[in-house]
Amino acid sequence: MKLGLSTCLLLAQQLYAKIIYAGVNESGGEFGVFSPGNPGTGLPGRFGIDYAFINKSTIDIFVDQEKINLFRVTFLMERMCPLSFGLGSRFNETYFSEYADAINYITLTKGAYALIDPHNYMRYNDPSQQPFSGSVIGDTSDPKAATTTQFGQFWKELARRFVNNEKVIFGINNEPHDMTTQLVLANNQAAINGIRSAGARQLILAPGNGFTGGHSWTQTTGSGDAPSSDFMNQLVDPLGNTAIDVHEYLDIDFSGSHSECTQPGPSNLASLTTWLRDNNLKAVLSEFGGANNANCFTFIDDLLAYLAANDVYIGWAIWAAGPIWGTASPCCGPDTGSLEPGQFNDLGQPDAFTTVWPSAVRPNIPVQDLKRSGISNLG
Ligand SMILES: *[C@@H]1O[C@H](CO)[C@@H](O)[C@H](O)[C@H]1NC(C)=O
Ligand SMILES: *[C@@H]1O[C@H](CO)[C@@H](O)[C@H](O)[C@H]1NC(C)=O
Ligand SMILES: CC(=O)N[C@H]1CO[C@H](CO)[C@@H](O)[C@@H]1O
Repeated sequence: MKLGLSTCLLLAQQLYAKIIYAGVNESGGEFGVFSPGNPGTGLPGRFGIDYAFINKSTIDIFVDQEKINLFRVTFLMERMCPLSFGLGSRFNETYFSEYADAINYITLTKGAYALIDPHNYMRYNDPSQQPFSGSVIGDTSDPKAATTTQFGQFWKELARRFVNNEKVIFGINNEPHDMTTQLVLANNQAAINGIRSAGARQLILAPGNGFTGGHSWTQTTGSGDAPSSDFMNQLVDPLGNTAIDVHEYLDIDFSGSHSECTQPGPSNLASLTTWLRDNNLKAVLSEFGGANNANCFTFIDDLLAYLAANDVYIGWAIWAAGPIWGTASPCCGPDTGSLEPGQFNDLGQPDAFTTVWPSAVRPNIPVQDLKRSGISNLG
């Protein structure tokens, strides 16, 4: 069979990995507020003490030495939009400038891509018991809830501020859950409309319901909320530059809180993969993780190999690095430690950057394929 050049290129693309973003979560901007029964604790918080975004020296290590090109940087909406302002276009300029400094360092100084992550579970006004506290955005039965319109205004303003930075990616929200899936769709659409009305053309990542779990994408979640797959193919982006944002942990209940990996990524993601393909959509796995043990190394390796082998996936970011994890384990179980270079676990041993990263992550970084320039897009 004789193939035209374009067919050959198409085949070549399909043969090779399509992962163009690979990296790590930078968690810490949302810290310092968890205080059951005490709403308001840690707000606004003290920069560098209660919350912090990145350590520039460890960003250097990840970019220069590990050659990754994606950082997902968390922040808290109650800090960006203080409760006295309400959710919308009025920001705390101090918090914004601290956040923008981190984003600009990653993108403008280091040339990597930054995924902007309002770490709010599609809730606003009480982060004291995340992920469950706070009013669901757009819940018209809750008089304290911010509206879907306000959420759109918030995103329009945030996108406006980064409109000329082609290396940002807009993550609409972290892990919506226990709300109607119709409302997840409506809030996602309001965010997309806000971002595009600001003139921003960068890649947008839209989450689903059920903590945006990949394994449950086609299933009912929460208390009978419709599957994300019933609705998220209805999103409209006039620029066609929106992908699906999924999370997938490998422990028994997909929470990332156990040190045993027992949930295989490939089979658990199979129905999502089919749905993405059927709907001509792409996805980024913006959170996953595993503990410091050989079994988890195998599970992580299998997961990342699966993403590379299925061209509906364009990127991944493991949970988590960040300057103020200290000896705590962001994933999975107590003794693993964070992925922040130079830190230790609770036993005083080197953290996951010295164990999990070289064993299961580094071998899966497609250094040559990663996108290094141009506006964030689907590849
Ligand atoms: C804005 O953020 C800064 C830094 O966290 C804080 O000191 C200040 O009180 C905040 N302002 C409001 C209105 O929350
Ligand atoms: C930042 O990271 C560097 C390199 O690991 C480390 O030496 C330094 O102590 C860190 N700074 C902070 C404030 O954590
Ligand atoms: C393992 C881990 O820490 N997972 C967390 C990842 O972040 C989300 C959002 O903060 C949490 O819900 C998970 O528990």
